[in-house]
Amino acid sequence: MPAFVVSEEVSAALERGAPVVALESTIISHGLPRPRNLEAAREFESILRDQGVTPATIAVLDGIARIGLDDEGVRRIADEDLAKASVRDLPIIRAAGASAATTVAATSHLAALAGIRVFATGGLGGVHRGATDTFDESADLTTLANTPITVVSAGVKSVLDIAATLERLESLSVPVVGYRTSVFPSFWLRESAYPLDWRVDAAVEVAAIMRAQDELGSRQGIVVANPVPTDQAWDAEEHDRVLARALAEADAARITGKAVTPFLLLRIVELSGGRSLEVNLDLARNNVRVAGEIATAWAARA
Ligand code: PSU
Ligand code: MN
Repeated sequence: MPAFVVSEEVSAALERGAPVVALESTIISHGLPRPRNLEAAREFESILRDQGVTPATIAVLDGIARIGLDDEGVRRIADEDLAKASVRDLPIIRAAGASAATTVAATSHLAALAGIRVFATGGLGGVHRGATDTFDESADLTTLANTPITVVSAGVKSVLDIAATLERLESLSVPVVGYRTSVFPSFWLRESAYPLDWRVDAAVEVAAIMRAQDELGSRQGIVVANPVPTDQAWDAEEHDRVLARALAEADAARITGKAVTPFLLLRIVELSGGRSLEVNLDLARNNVRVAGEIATAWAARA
């Protein structure tokens, strides 16, 4: 039994140099409530297909890392209570013959293994507030330091310490570019308090940076920060109020480790009466679309 399998559709697309975009499964299993998560998983794939791009949703099913899921696989990541696997968990899940949803870190690792260069998610993991005491920093960051994949995200969730996350990305030598923005977005909101050094305005510019990285022997990923469109962003006041409450609850309930992010995301959906979920879906769709454009530009490079 191989440790990972690239689906026929994905490997055929890679072989002929056609555009492919990786999609993660933790957002489906742990980041979005049922039954919207299954609709979202299917919709993300169909957005890409409509662009002529092959989707590669990634998860571990029965001990095999699957790069490209069939309909049944997509249903399983949405309906089953799967473990949440980051890079360090992959060999353990494999050896146990178990199943798991993959985080941005684990999805990036597996996508790169298959030769996929572009990946769409909702928000990247980062440095948590209070990390000076807890050391809670997502392995998404350290994985991007040594994994050549371009990740399109709406920045990082505002539940995190955004300033510290940007500092860590700098230390880890991971390029960060704003997509049609000069300010780092904060997931449900278009902006954070943090300006960016670099901005791009078209997918071909990202493809050019990817090519330049290859030429220069860089092995890092690239963070493309793509803000949610203005008319789809969350109301800033409601956002701040709900966020403060969710953070306080996580503290009081002493949530730690990999349970922190899913707890906050799902609690914020409840506290906002579902509003944060609509914004989360809109920003993710938007990231998938931009990733499709980047993959298309990458495939068309001369
Ligand atoms: N962004 C979302 N929803 C999510 C996540 C990110 O819109 O569910 C997930 C990603 O899989 C990311 C993970 O890798 O949260 C980060 O978890 P942690 O903070 O435990 O590293
Ligand atoms: Mn963590």
